[in-house]
Amino acid sequence: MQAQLNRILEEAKVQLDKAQDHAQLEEIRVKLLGKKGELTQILRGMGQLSPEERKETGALANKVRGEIEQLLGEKVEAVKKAAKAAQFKLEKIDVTEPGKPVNLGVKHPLTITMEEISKVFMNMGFSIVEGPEVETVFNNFDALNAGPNHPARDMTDTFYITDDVLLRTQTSPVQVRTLMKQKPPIKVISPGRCFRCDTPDATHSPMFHQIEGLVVDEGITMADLKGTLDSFAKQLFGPDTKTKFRPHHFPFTEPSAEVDVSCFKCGGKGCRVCKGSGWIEILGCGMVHPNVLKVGGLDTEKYTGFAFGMGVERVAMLKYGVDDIRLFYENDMRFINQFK
Ligand code: 2NM
Repeated sequence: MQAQLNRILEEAKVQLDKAQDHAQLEEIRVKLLGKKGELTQILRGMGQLSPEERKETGALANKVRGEIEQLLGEKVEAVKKAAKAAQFKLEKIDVTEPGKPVNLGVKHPLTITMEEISKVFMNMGFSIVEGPEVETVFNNFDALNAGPNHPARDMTDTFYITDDVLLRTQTSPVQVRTLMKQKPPIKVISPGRCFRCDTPDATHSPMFHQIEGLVVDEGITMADLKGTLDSFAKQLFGPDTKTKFRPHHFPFTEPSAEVDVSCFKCGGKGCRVCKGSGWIEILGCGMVHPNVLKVGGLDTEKYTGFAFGMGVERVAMLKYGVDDIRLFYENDMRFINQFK
């Protein structure tokens, strides 16, 4: 029996030495030390031995069991360590490897243009105001001195939602809101989306962007209007830019004018961009009509103001040489990515 025990120990050593993983080790453990294991079988058979032999064999059996348990434990640790090392090798990270480039988005050319225009006015002390794109007919037309039969009110030009509610056709209703809640001095610009029932073509879109401005205080004159807009043109198109104010008509301003800037491409000699004239129309403006100031409850003997408006798409098309307004809304990345 003792020889059998020694043989079990020797065999255990050989088997443990060969074992490669947890499954094999567990198999060995069950076979040797388990309830039906070889060692257990031997211990069960000890009842037939004499007390003397039993003592000796028992001691040996315990020694063998202890030794196998110890060897098994060591081997389990070794297998664990080897598995961990293999995993580390697999997960090794080369920290010196250069990073993958991240594709950053770009600003839309209209956003770039809108921010550039806004920045020029902010540097001249203007604040930015915003308002809803869904407006009242009052704020969009009545308050802006557009008579009840003004052509701009036409169903075919304006997206009406109800008889009294529409999609704003310009951002001036934002200036109206400002006049109604803010006392002069007022010095604001309102960038934003506008909507008109236009069939899309190279220069028209039913949705477009405007930036309008409003300045109201005591003693504001046409000289302030001209000085401000001339300075704006020089900052946006370059210091050599000249401006020309041509008489025009708007319901909300009197007098009104359209402003041309000398062509930034040819300097005024005449080219494709300015269609040979040397001048490019860039915005509309005028002295705020007293009827509009009255909407804000202002004393029109004391307060005067000027206002202006321009199309962001038009400025962006001129600046970047874009010949079709629809390119701004298609979001073809080959177009958008050119404005980084
Ligand atoms: C333009 C041209 C001229 C304008 C007028 C106003 C308001 F609300 F103060 F009356 N806001 N914007 C204005 C004046 C807009 O766009 C071509």
